[in-house]
Amino acid sequence: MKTLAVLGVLFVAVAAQADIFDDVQYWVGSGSQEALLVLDWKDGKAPESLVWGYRYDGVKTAEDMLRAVAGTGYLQDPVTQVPVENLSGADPRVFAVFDQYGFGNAIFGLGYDLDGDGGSFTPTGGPSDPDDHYLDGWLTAGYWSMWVAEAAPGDAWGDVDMKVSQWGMGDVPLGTDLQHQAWDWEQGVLLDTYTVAANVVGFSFDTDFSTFDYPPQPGDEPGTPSPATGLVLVPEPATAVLLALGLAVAASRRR
Ligand SMILES: [Ca+2]
Repeated sequence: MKTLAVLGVLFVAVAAQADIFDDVQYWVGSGSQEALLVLDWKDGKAPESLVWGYRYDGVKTAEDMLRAVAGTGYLQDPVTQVPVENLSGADPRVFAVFDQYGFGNAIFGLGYDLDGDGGSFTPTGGPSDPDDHYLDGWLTAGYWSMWVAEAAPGDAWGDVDMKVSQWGMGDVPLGTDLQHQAWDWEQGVLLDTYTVAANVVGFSFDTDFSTFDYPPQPGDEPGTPSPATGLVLVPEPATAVLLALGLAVAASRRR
């Protein structure tokens, strides 16, 4: 009987591992704690929503997680747009611009090299490659809304209840109980209060800020994400050969 009981425990443990954390292909950081980052551009370019995994120890915030992922971009002065710090996370395909405010840092723009063939991003200008994701805004023309969820072992994406966060990304410690409130700012009415130990943090682009359509409406939350891969395309073999031949010819002519 003891053997059967042990087998039962093992079976439960194995079954519980099949969840959204198993879907992740690209993990950054190291440590015994795990959290997920979801970015959803909602721009019609598939996949619109992507997920990265983040491993850490100690107390880390949603901003720490996004910084660990964003391979390029910078923190800027929101008035002058002068960069004050470069971002240097793990995924070279992710671009982020944060605005530095007295209350903390906020996302201004997020970009992603969606087809993996490169491309640059210009705040308020868009992506150089029309196949890539890029959206920005704050106060006008939309904004990056922030969402939190507490996923349990075994949860599929359909089980993850994303709630709007009233806090800034630097104020949300991962995996720690924190009370969030959803306000109708226009009416000054508190709509909902919930406590979430966020191990899933999502950012989705909401075009409604200019009309004070807040809190974000159902459907504004990040959608079921595809796993980010971090893979960067290398030039086609034929292109690489031609490039090498060209360099060889150029080198021989110099002699
Ligand atoms: Ca691209």
